[in-house]
Amino acid sequence: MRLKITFLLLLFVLPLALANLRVGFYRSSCPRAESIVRAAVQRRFRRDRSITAALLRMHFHDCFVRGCDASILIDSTSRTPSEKDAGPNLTVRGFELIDEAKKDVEAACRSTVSCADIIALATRDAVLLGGGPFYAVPTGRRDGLVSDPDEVNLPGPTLSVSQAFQIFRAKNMTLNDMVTLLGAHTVGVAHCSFFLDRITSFQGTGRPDPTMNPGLVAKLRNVCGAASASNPDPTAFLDQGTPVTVDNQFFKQIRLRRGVMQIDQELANDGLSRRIVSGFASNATLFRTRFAQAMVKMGRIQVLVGKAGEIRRNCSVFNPRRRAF
Ligand code: HEM
Ligand SMILES: *[C@@H]1O[C@H](CO)[C@@H](O)[C@H](O)[C@H]1NC(C)=O
Ligand SMILES: *[C@@H]1O[C@H](CO)[C@@H](O)[C@H](O)[C@H]1NC(C)=O
Ligand SMILES: *[C@@H]1O[C@H](CO)[C@@H](O)[C@H](O)[C@H]1NC(C)=O
Ligand SMILES: CC(=O)N[C@H]1CO[C@H](CO)[C@@H](O)[C@@H]1O
Repeated sequence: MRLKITFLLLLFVLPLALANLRVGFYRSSCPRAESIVRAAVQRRFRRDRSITAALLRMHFHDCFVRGCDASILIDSTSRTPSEKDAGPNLTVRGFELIDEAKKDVEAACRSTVSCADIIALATRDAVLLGGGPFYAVPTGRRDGLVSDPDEVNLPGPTLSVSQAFQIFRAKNMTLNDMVTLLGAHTVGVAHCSFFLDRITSFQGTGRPDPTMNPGLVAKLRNVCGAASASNPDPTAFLDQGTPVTVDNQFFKQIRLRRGVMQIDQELANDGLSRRIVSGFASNATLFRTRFAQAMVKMGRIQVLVGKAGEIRRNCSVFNPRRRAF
C-alpha cells in the first residue's frame, strides 16, 4: 500500500514538481551558475551603474511578450524579423552583458542554463548592487522558440493608469503589482521623445502639462533643447531624486509632481493608485518588500518549463533545428 502510494507520488507528483520553477534549480547541474552570472554583473556595474536600469527594463519587456523566455534576445535576420524590430523595444540595452554572462556560464556547464534564467538572475544581482533588495530567484525557465515583432504589446508612456492596468491584468498582475513594478522607474532614463509633449504643448493646448512641477518643466526644456545632430534625442533621469539608486524616492518625487513620464505622474494623481503610491513614499521597507515579491511574480509570467522550448546555446539565435528527414 505504502509502496503503491510512493510509486504514484513518483509517477505524478515528481514530474509536476520538476516542471516548475524553483530556487536553486541548477544546484546540482551547474552549481556555479548563479555566482558566474553575479560576477559578470559586478564587473559591468563597476564601470557602468546604468546596467541596473537596462536589465530591469529588459526583464520587463521579456516577461510581457510571450512570457519570460528570452524571446527579447533574438537577433532579427534578413529573412525573419524579431521582437527587437518592434517599436517599443528600441531602446532596450544590456544585450552584450547577457551574452558575456552566457559565454562564462557555457564554459562551466554546456547547454544547461537558459538565457531566460540568466536575464532573471542578472536583473536580481543588478537590483541588489543598485541598493535594492535581495530576493531569491526561482529558476528552471526554458528559452522560447518564437520571437515575433507583431506580438509586442507593451504599454506606452501616455496610457492612463486603468489602460496600463488592462495590460498587466492580462498577465495576472494586480494593480498593486503594477504600481510596485513601475517603481523600477526609480532608476534609468527616458528619451525626450517620450515626454516632449508634456513640456511643450500638452494634448495640443499650447501649454505644458499642468500636473508637472514648473521647475521640472524648465529643467527638462533645457535638457531636450540641447538636442543636436550627434544627440538628436537626449535623456532625462526618471527619478529626479536619487536617479541611480533602487529605493522609494521615485514615489516621493511623483507626489511632488516631479514625474517625468505621464504614466509615472498619473500614478500619483489617479484615484486608483494614489494610496498605493503614498504608502510606498512613506515606507521604504514596504517598497523593498513588495518590489522583491513583485519581481519574483513578474519572473513567473508564462514561463516555459520541463521539456518545453530549449536551452539556447547562443542567446541571440535559436539553436539549429535537428532536421527530420
Ligand atoms: C505601464 C508600464 C510601463 C510603461 C508605460 C513604461 C514605459 C517606459 C518608457 C517609455 C521608458 C523610456 C525608455 C527610453 O526612453 O529609452 C521606460 C524606461 C524604463 N522602464 Fe519602464 N515602463 C513601464 C513599466 C516598467 C516596468 C514594469 C519596469 C521594470 C520592472 C520598467 C523599467 C524601466 C526602466 C528601468 C527604465 C529605464 C531604462 C534605461 O535607463 O535604459 N518599466 N519605461
Ligand atoms: C492567468 O490565470 C488564469 C487562471 O489561473 C490562467 O488560466 C491564465 O493562463 C493566466 N494567464 C497568464 C498570462 O499567466
Ligand atoms: C512599513 O512596512 C513594513 C513592511 O511591510 C511594516 O512591517 C511596517 O509596519 C511599516 N511601517 C510603518 C511605519 O507603517
Ligand atoms: C551568437 O550569434 C550571433 C548572431 O546573431 C553572432 O553574431 C555571435 O557571434 C554569436 N556568439 C557566439 C558566442 O557564438
Ligand atoms: C535594440 C534593437 O534591436 N532595437 C530595434 C528596435 O526596433 C527598431 C525598429 O522599430 C529598430 O530600428 C531597432 O534597431
